[in-house]
Amino acid sequence: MSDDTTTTPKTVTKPKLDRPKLYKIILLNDDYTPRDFVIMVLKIVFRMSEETGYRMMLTAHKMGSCVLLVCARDIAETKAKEATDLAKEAGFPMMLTTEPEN
Ligand code: TYC
Repeated sequence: MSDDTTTTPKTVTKPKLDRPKLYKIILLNDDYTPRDFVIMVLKIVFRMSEETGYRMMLTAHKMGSCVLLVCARDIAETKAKEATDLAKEAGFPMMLTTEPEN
């Protein structure tokens, strides 16, 4: 028996693949925090090598800010706070902020 009818689904459900929003961790320059301290914090909190830490520090120093990492919101906020707290404890004004990536 042949049947030439085709069936089309009445509804097409799109799979919901909402990826969590990503956040940038931004290092801000200031005039007081020693360069070596900035690099040390980047090594400890972000597990950066000396070379990468130096490059990020210098970018912030020259440009005013530097994006260190793009990641999930909770990680971004935790790491930014960890680094800012280390600076505060040492008496330096070094600041890191987070903002959503477009
Ligand atoms: N500008 C600082 C100095 O000249 C060094 C510095 C770099 C501080 C980057 C903060 O995010 C920073 N000592």
